[in-house]
Amino acid sequence: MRIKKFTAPTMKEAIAQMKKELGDDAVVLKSEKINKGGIFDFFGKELIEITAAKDEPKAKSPYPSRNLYSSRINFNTNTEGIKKELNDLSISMLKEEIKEIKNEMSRMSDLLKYRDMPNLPENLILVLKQLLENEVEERIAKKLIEGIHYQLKGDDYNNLKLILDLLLKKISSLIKVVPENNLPRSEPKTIALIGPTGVGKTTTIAKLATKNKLINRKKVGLISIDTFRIAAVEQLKTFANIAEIPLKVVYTPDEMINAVSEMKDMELIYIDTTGRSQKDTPRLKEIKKFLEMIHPDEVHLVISMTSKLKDIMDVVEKFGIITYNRLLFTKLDETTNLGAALSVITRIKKPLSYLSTGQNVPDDIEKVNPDKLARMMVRREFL
Ligand SMILES: Nc1nc2c(ncn2[C@@H]2O[C@H](COP(=O)(O)OP(=O)(O)O)[C@@H](O)[C@H]2O)c(=O)[nH]1
Ligand SMILES: [Mg+2]
Repeated sequence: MRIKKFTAPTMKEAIAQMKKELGDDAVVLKSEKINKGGIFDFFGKELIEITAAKDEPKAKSPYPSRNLYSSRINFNTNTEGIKKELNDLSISMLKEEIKEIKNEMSRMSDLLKYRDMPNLPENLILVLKQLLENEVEERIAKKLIEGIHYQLKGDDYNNLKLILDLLLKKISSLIKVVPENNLPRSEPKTIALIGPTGVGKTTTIAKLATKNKLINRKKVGLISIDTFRIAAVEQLKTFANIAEIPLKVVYTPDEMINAVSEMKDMELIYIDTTGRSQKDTPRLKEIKKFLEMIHPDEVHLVISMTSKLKDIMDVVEKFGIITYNRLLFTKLDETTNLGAALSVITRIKKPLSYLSTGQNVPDDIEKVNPDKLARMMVRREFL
């Protein structure tokens, strides 16, 4: 197989180039928009780059064919033993070939990744690789490295610690947190959590409610608008009973106002919302109606860090119909690659409220410390 990249202002021109050079049977493996200009081609003109492949006949091997299908064995006259042996042999050969292909693909993808930066100092390549391994998007990783590149001179390039410090500072500055506001209020603060099923909304509310009641000595109330998944209401009811925290279950948007006014003596009211798939737009509209009745002070979009970036962005898009003003990340304990978190933060310009780091109520929750989160995003052997 022959692989080659073509760059042109339009996809049509790129494909024409490909066909001219590789012939009509070449195929496009990958296409992406790139910018021509700065050190990493950031600030220039947008171009289309395609990676194309063409199958080329292999040189004739001096060894007998390993392809069982082309061998001239007459299976009708063979014994079962021979068949089994051949079968085992073909499986082990296949495994070996898959391994070879995998190695080759990973080598090729490495080459493609670093191809456009042959002059990048070694330590910057090292840091770039680390970011990519932690699943930071290539676009963001390159931007970060480019920013650092501008700040370095002379011997700085040999100082990996300095480079890492600059990187952490840059990432940390991208992480916005909610400023602390402990001003006394005359009415309860209402805090709603929204997000898909299973991301940890109810568990997070249990943690926050318990901490505020037991440690901060606040008067805490709970409202559940989880009306069609009975078990979910039960989960919060059981918790409310154990923690001795009042709970109101609300069935229609109109009941929201009453529920809040019945809890007017509380300082904090946590609102648990229906967990449903983000694909269920009518349900999301229903939650929107419930929340619009009271306009909560805080609405946190809860995102599980175990989800893939594409799925997270899908959640973000669908929940965009509800007004929210915070992001809350859960299940940090279940992932080692926090690169997606950086993508979410840079795309959705909303501050982060809490990080949930496990199933234990109330311990596994913390306020966001940007420096610590930045280290978690770049961690592994460097830190
Ligand atoms: N590992 C881990 N599990 C969590 C975390 N938060 C919640 N869970 C678990 O995720 C599951 C779903 O949580 P739940 O609060 O019911 O999600 P909801 O549907 O959004 O209300 C439960 O088993 C929780 O114990 C977390 O930060 N880490
Ligand atoms: Mg729930």
